[in-house]
Amino acid sequence: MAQPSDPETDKQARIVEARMKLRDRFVGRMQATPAASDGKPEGSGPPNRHGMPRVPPGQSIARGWPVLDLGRQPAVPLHTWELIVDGDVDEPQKFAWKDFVALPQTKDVSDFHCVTTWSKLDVPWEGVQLSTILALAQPKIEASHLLCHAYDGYTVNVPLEEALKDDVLLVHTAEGQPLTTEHGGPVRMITPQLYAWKGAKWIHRIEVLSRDRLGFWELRGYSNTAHPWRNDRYS
Ligand SMILES: Nc1nc2c(c(=O)[nH]1)N[C@H]1C(S)=C(S)[C@@H](COP(=O)(O)O)O[C@H]1N2
Ligand SMILES: [Mo]
Repeated sequence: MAQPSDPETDKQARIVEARMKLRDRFVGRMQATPAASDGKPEGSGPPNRHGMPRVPPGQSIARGWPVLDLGRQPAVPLHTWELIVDGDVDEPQKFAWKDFVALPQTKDVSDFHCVTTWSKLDVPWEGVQLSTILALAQPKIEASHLLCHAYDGYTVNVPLEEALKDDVLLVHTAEGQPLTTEHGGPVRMITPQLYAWKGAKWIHRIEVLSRDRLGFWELRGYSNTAHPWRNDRYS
């Protein structure tokens, strides 16, 4: 029997369908990324460790959660926070906080590898899959990269085949607590299969591009590809 259609359910179904379509365009490139395709020992694939070593080459497990940034920690109140998605998209988006928390929410546990050689394992996160946000924005057919802009002026570039992975999240909660300002709250991106600098804290704008444009650290000699299990730190 036909169910009366519920606008919330319809919206979620549309998001799921748009995500699947977008994924289809990138599935080959996603499978060819090192985290998905490398053999052991330096790239055992997501979750990137199925035994030993537990951390990528040259990394050690951190005590606590170190803070790394450019020395500015912008305080962004929830009522002024917004997330913009623009550039080479058919449907530019602007989310206020209430819109963002109304999106389908995800919980995941993943590792966090800073290029300065510390790793934090098994971090419980909550937030929105980046693929959900990109599906709503509908990247144009030629779109290939993102340049993320943060409230502290930081920028970082990520190719779409990495950005669309399931564990790439825009998180507002870590270890069961709202993300603190020092760790990038209200919302930061995480890229568990890449070094942590690829995830912008205090994320404000996601610019979709049809060519690669280097971010803050990529312009200063960090690897553009940033694969921890390949010890791929500097270019
Ligand atoms: N906006 C912004 N995001 C950023 C940075 C930054 O300086 N500004 N530093 C990056 C680096 S080098 C790392 S290792 C992680 C650190 O996150 P944490 O301070 O929560 O450990 O954030 C990344 N994202
Ligand atoms: Mo870092």
